[in-house]
Parts: sequence; C-alpha cells; structure tokens
Amino acid sequence: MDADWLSFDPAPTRPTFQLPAGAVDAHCHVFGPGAEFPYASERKYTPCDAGKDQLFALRDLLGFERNVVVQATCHGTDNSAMLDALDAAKGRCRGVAAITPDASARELLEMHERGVRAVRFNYVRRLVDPEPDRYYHRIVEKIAALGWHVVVYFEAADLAERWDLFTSIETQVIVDHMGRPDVTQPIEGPEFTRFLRLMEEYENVWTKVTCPERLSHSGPPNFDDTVPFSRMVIDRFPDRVLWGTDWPHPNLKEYMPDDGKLVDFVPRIAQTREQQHLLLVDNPSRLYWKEP
Ligand code: 0GY
Repeated sequence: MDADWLSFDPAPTRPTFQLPAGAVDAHCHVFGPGAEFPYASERKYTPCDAGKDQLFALRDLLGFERNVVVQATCHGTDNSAMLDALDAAKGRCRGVAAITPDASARELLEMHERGVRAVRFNYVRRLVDPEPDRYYHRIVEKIAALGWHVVVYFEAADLAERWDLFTSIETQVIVDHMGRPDVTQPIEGPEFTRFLRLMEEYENVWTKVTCPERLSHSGPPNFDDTVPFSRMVIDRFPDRVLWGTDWPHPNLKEYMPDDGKLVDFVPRIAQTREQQHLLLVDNPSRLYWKEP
C-alpha cells in the first residue's frame, strides 16, 4: 500500500444509535485482497487490503442488514472483487460497477444477475482521468434498458461543467457526498446553491449525505461544520437521500474514523424517526432492491 495510506479502524465501537431493521450501508467498498483481486495498473493509489469478510463483520457489528458496494477506482473497470462480495452476500449486497462503453450486453446482464444495479461515473481528478461527455452518454444508453441508475462523484466546482450531461440522464442520478461542498463557504454560497438547484429541478437526482469525515474542516468527533449542509438536504429531499459508511475510507490523510461513531452521527443529520427510516431503509430499498 502507499506509504502514507491510513488503514481502516480495526476495532470500531458498537454504535449507541440502534439502526432500524433492514438498514442499508449504501456506500462502501472492497479492496482486494490484492493477491486474489489485483489492483488496476492505471490506479492512482494503492490501498490496504479490505476484503469482503471484513466488510461483512463490520456490517454485523454496526447493525446493518445490507450493503451497496461501490466499485473503487483502484480496481479500475475490473469489477471482480465487488462481484465476488455480491456473490458471497447472497442477496444482502447490491453493487455499483465501473464499466467502459464497450461492455457487452451479455456482461451487463451477468452483472445484473449477480446484483449490480448502477454504474459510477467519477470526475475527481486525483482518482481518475475524466472522459468527454460522449463517453458517459454511450454508457447510459447501454444500462438504461436494465433499469440501472448512475452514481456520480465530482468536486463542487465540476458541477457547472458537467451540468448538461447530468441533467440529460433520464435514469436516477445519485450524487456522492452531496457533491463535495466546501463547508467553509456559506451554505447559501453559489456552489451549494447550484447543487440544491440540481436536486430541486430534477426529481431523478438523489444524493448520499455521506462522508462528514471527508468534508469537515472542524474535524472529529463532531464534524459540526458539515451538519447544516446534510440537514438542509435531508429536510428538503427526505425521500431522495442515502447514507453509507464509506468504509474502508480511501485516501483520508489525517484521521481515520471509528465507524461506530459515524453511525452515531446519523441522528444529528436525520433528526426524526421518519427521516431516519427513509434514509436508512426505505430509500435504499426502493433504489437497489425493488423488483422490476
Ligand atoms: C469514496 C471517496 C474516494 C475514493 C473513491 O473509488 C474511489 O477510489 O471513491 C476519495 O478518495 O475521495 O467515495 O470512497
């Protein structure tokens, strides 16, 4: 792994907040293990191994019933480690794949049968070299027939540039980590206002109110500066939000969160039982476990 890589917390605490029955960790990854599932040659980081068995142990400790495993960029478009986790979870995992426009209908169908329900488009330059819009349009044409949706990961400043692409996608579009707002800026500043406008004007756009540990400048344990942003999104769009741990927390450089404490953070942003149930159970179930 990279010399400055921070490994996930090996002994997280059991959360105080009791997750509702059926709760879904809707954003997490598996890394390798590298000996079985080699990392991609084009990767921009080499992580510690963090395999499916460790993920499932964490799921059980925290009190989740299910996971959505998002293909990480260190595995490129080889989805084997993610698919292996889906197979082992026997219906308790859904997957978000990374594919190229050349993926065949047969490959996509096989992935669907194993539990994939979405593709991820990543625009974060420290993770990938983004492609022109037509590359993503070609993928959308391929996946729409399967009823899949699109997960997008970008930095706040990229939204203006990709606005026409994102708003032209007719499937659901799920924005990772609220579009990574700069939480040192006022909540009514132009970038977060643009993100809220995207959600307001396009009812197929959802977001993950995830990663206080990634977005916060005030830092642990309370991540206070991120709270108003998450609360505002949950209050305005309670039926289009998802939550996940982001385990094993790639590319954090200063601090590694205790996943149990991250779960305890949820009631600070989803303040009513109804909001918590939508965020943790109803919304991810509707998106990832609905039958066609
Ligand atoms: C996240 C965030 C990051 C990494 C990836 O696929 C990835 O490599 O998503 C990041 O470094 O910000 O969502 O896990």
